Amino acid sequence: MKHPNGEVLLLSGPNLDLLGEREPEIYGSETLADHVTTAQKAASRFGLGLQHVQSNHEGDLIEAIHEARAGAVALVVNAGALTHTSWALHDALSAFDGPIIELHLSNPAAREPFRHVSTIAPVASGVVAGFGDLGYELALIAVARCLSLEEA
Ligand code: CA2
Repeated sequence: MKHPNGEVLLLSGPNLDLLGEREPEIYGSETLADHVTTAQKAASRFGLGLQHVQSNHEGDLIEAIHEARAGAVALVVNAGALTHTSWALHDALSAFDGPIIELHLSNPAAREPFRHVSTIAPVASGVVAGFGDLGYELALIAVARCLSLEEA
């Protein structure tokens, strides 16, 4: 079996599809596709597959979380600015039965005050923030650790 330990869903929220085009000093020069590749490579080290959904619409992200309840063993979530506002995402995530890693390229705690609030953190297993592309690898290592998976 190609992914014997199951599928991880990586969720990307609003504006992350613009990565690589603006604000490289905050978010780095990589595109979202580059980050997905990093996450997929890290997932495969642990016998995990990785599906990716990006949307600029809150409802689409919520639907993807609902579907993941049946199809994914863990979630990695960079909800973009919805991180700081969306109690609907919080509620959807609270119905997911598995590890949830909150992920950010930048470190929101070191930025504007409105970024210091996270609606995701209370329902997350943990948070990876401030490490740019490396964070996508670290998040998958955290997933594997939460699932007690060893590197193949
Ligand atoms: O640091 C992160 O990963 C964030 O989740 C990125 C969000 C931001 O609102 C969060 O506070 C932290 C922003 C997504 C990307 O926004 C862009 C805007 C313009 C150009 C490129 C990306």
